[in-house]
Amino acid sequence: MDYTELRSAVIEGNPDKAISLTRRALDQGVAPERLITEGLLPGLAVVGERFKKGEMFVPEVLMSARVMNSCLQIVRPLVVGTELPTKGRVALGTVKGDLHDIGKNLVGMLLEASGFQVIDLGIDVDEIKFIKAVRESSAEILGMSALLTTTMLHMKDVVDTLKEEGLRERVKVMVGGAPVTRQFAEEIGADGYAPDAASAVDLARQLVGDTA
Ligand code: B1M
Repeated sequence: MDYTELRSAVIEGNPDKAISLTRRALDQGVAPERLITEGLLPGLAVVGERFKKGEMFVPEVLMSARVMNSCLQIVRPLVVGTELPTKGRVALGTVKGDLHDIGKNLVGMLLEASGFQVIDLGIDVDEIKFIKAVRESSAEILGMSALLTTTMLHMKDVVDTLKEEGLRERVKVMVGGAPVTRQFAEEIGADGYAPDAASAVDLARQLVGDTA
């Protein structure tokens, strides 16, 4: 399968073209995972490089991100399936001040596909909202995503607030996002770090003691 056109549609921020190419590829039997990793994500990587070099600007990047999320919505039912969740609940959000949600959405999708129930808290989630979600949902795992070196610092505020509220022992904390590292996760007292969505599933399984 040649993904050149799909990648270009993501780079150009062309939703109609990207959606129709996504549908066509799926109709032709392309596996959703391959479509994401070989078609959509490489397109977004080019957007990231051009943005860094000042060749693309925020509105254009936003268009590409919207295209990406629209295509993920089409792929989602095929990845997630209809099985009842059995493995545990994950309250998942992008931290305060951060609007990036593509990575979080991918992590959430793969977690759901692996039998976790995901409570998606969205973007720009402050510690109060994270704490409320843990309390009200009895989630076993709290997952935080950050894409900015400035906003990843809020992850520590959430861990500290969990401690202050006496909830730290009740929930496992996992973190991720491009600027986040294992060392940072350890420093802020998280229970685990995952570099990508597939590893996030492995980590979540490990955190709930799922060995199946
Ligand atoms: Co922004 N942005 N952005 N942006 N943006 C980056 C992140 C940046 C690296 C671009 C660059 O300079 N090269 C840079 C950050 C620099 C830094 O701090 N280190 C940047 C900047 C600076 C900004 C603004 C400040 C720009 C401005 O306004 N001047 C601004 C900030 C807005 C804000 O958040 N307050 C901004 C805005 C935006 C848009 C809104 C236009 C748009 C986001 C739209 C959206 O998400 N709906 C956007 C985008 C699209 C990007 C890039 C191009 C792509 C990010 C992405 O989705 N990657 C990005 C450049 C790049 O990454 N190459 C960039 C794909 C995604 C699948 O990867 O999110 O890393 P990622 O997720 C991975 C893993 O990290 C991991 O699994 C995922 C799947 O494998 N993972 C987890 C993620 N979360 C996890 C959680 C886990 C476990 C694993 O456990 C819970």
